[in-house]
Amino acid sequence: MSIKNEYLNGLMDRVIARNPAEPEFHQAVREVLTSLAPVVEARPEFIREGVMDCLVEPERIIKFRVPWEDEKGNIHVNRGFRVQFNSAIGPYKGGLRFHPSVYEGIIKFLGFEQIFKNSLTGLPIGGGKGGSDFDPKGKTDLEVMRFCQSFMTELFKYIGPDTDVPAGDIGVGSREIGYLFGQYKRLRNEFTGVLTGKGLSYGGSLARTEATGYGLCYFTDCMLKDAGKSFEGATVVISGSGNVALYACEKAAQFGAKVVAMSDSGGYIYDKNGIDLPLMKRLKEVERKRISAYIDTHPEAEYHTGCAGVWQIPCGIALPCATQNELDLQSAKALIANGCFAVAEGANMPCTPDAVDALQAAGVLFAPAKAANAGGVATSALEMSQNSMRFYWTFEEVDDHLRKIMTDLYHNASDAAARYGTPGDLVAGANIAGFLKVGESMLAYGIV
Ligand code: NDP
Ligand code: 2IT
Repeated sequence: MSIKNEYLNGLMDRVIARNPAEPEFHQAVREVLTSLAPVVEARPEFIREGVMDCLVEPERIIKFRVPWEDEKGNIHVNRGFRVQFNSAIGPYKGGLRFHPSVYEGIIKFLGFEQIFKNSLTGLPIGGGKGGSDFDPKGKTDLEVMRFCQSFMTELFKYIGPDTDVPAGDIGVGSREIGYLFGQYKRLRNEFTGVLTGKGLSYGGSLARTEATGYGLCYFTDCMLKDAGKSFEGATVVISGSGNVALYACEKAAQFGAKVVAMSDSGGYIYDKNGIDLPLMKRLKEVERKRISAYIDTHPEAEYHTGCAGVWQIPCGIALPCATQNELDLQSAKALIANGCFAVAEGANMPCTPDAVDALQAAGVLFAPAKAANAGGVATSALEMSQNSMRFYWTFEEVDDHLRKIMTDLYHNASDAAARYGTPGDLVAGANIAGFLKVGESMLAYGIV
């Protein structure tokens, strides 16, 4: 589909030519440029002053070797990445992903999305992302520690509390952040808020663990209320069973919904009585088990292999919280046919473009990732504030900030959509509102 602006269309072609074989990056850029067509029509200076060309080119990409030794004495060499995409409105900020599927194109797509997401939070954070093709699954704690130490031994040269502040993402949770922070502290001999998602005993923020999932539900709650609907009494299907999924499940249940399904990369659980969250947390956060183990305790629940089948389960609200492009057109059609009225993205870019089009065309309320999952990074920014102040807020204080940030974010995206001629289209609204603050700042700086 062509972008409704000749210059942006050409720019998209150049992005594809200059970044070959990076389909996820192309997908993320195409969506944003499509939304920005009416903005550059109204404000041609964004093209004239080079803002659009700079926007799609990372300020810096760091790519490095990560050698480490496993417990049997074998040497492994992984690849590490940090894409410092845009620092117009603050230090680079964004997670680290450890997953075998990681390559430069995945980190570029995530870093690009992060620019607009971080801007939408209203807080002063730029966009970045990093990671490695290392797979923490099946590794011992010692092996994960060795990998993290090797990774940070290179990365520490490029980050800092006012330069670039990484955090977690897929495969990077509190264990990994602990090892990474410990190594940074040792190498630099300084104790600063250089990472977020830290443990509570060494500078972490209360409510950061919960923030992405809770924020997703706060955002969805605003979207539902605006349409005269609510979580109360709704059936919810969630994909994934990691950090985002678990706390989305918790908050959705607190809002009166019944979550009947969750998944991992092996398959999904359908529990018509409602997911037993304490059990799911224990299996995933403590024991690091496969989701199939759920039926050992709940034999009345069903386990099915393969993850796409989760979208065949009838539900009112679907929350994809696992990974990119996990919900395709066929899944979207199944959701629509089963009466789903809202889809909110907890993962980054979990719905394929044709799935998004189908959902919106069918009148399903749709909350795009860069708006709906911004609560995690927003709370990371609150962790940075607390670290700078050398002070702590209570859980309630952080959660109150989070709720207000997500409410403001919803209204911002919704207002921008209406202002630029696409009322109700939160994809366009989020892209436009996220861009404007970054774009204005880039204009102010001149050609840099
Ligand atoms: P976790 O590593 O905690 O959990 C990831 C979950 O998704 C696991 O259940 C995992 O299953 C599943 N999953 C991962 N990759 C795949 C795949 N290729 N196919 C099927 N299932 C998969 O990560 P998070 O919960 O932190 O992240 C989930 C999503 O949310 C990601 O898209 C991330 O970028 C996004 N996000 C995370 C934020 C955060 O604060 N953590 C903030 C904003 C967005 P398995 O264990 O079997 O691999
Ligand atoms: O995708 C994301 O926003 C994250 N993984 C969280 C980033 C962060 O810096 O907290």
